[in-house]
Amino acid sequence: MANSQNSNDLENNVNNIEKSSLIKAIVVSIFDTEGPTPKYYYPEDLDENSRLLIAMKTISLLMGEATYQDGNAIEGVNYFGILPFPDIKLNGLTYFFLIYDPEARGQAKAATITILVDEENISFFYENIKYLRVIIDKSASQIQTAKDSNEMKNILNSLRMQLINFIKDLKHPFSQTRQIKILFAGLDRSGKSSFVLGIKKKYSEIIKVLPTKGVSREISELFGAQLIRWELGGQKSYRDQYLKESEVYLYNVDLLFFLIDVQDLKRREEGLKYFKKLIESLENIDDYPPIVLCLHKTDPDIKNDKQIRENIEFLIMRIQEFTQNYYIKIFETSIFDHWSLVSAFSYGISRLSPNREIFRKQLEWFANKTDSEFILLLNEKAIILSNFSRDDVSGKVFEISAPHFQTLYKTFKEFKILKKDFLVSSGISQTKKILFKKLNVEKYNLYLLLFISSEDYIKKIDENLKEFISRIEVLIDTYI
Ligand SMILES: Nc1nc2c(ncn2[C@@H]2O[C@H](COP(=O)(O)OP(=O)(O)OP(=O)(O)O)[C@@H](O)[C@H]2O)c(=O)[nH]1
Ligand SMILES: [Mg+2]
Repeated sequence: MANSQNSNDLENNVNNIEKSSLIKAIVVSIFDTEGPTPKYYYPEDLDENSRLLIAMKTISLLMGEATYQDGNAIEGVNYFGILPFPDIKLNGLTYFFLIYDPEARGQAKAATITILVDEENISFFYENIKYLRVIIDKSASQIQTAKDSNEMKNILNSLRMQLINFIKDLKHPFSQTRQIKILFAGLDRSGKSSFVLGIKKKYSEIIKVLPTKGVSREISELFGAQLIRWELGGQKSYRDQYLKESEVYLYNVDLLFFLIDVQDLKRREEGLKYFKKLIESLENIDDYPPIVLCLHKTDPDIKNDKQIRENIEFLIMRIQEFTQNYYIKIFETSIFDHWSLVSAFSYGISRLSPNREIFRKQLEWFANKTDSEFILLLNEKAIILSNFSRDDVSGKVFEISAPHFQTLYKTFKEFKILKKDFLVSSGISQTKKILFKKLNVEKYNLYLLLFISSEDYIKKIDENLKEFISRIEVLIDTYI
């Protein structure tokens, strides 16, 4: 007995030591007259090269163009990102913000706080980002008003203590691989299984699909993360079970897709009721995942029928009543419109990327360099990883059409009609062109869609592409 007690203690001790040494370094960097400078850091003997590397990379990646530095608009400028530092075998969670300074250009100085852990511990960031954000955000506000370097040092110290305490309270700080739990829910026959098969283009199976018995689980991979898809069979007895044992089924959900059949007026109250109960169960366990609501079976041929439009309007109105606490986005989807499925799905996935803001920053950087109004980045499966747009309308149009360009591109390539690795369309207007281009970024094939207005666009792209790719390269492995 005494023996096992001892070995337990030992285990706990080891565990505690591991936990407290999880944070390898913290660096506060500021863009001052000497450029990106690591101003305050822990540990004090952190070597100079590492410090500098961290300051340079975090500030330059997150800052993009210096033009938006503006002391009057400090509030809105803040981004999180998970960045790899392979040279020093560490990974960082970086928060970018501005510090008001009447002397500085634009009356503000760019700054970052970076928390570093060993490379293999990166899931710690992904799994705890919700909480880490709050802790770091608070320290950043303190830094914004700090008066002298003593105060800065205190802030840094207190940040470190808060992180250590946070880690100590965690039962399991993180798992080895990043796992993402995605739920598909909705009434029976709402089309969940068909939706999932449609994304995978398994059309021959859609026509044979049978009601799902209980939960069907499947694992796939995206940029090194495991996507675990839970399809919750929608028959009444199963639904009752999910709601009764919501801690089990809804535990740790990262993303929820809910489907409602817009053609089935008879069951819409039943569908809404189920949705509401699921939301309440999530609230009960304090879980607030992003939600993608699919108004499904909005088939292309009946999309504009009066009855369908009225039903959609009604559903949207009703849903607002009980989803205020959630980040919810609504899509009209149909298995007869493949891209409607893909855009709903990729939107959900992009919500999971802790790097979505800095991805967008890189697209904005490239857009500025190339006079583009709109840029969108796709992966091989036409999932939209990120986009940047100067106006909402064209943004929407390109989002819808991007996957079609990819099909065109691949078709031309397949028949060897395309000699270069891009497609250009003219005739949009005198000067504006649409350009679709393949990129090789690390081991991935990615695709760029640009709405570009420059005369010498080829030159502009050539001049900046290399740097753009190198910016994306460091981010892609930590996309999700
Ligand atoms: N018209 C139309 N029919 C669809 C669409 N999606 C699915 N269906 C049909 O709806 C029926 C039910 O589809 P499923 O995918 O089995 O529905 P489910 O939500 O998985 O049902 P359970 O597994 O019982 O929960 C099938 O006959 C599908 O062919 C769609 O977009 N439009
Ligand atoms: Mg099913």
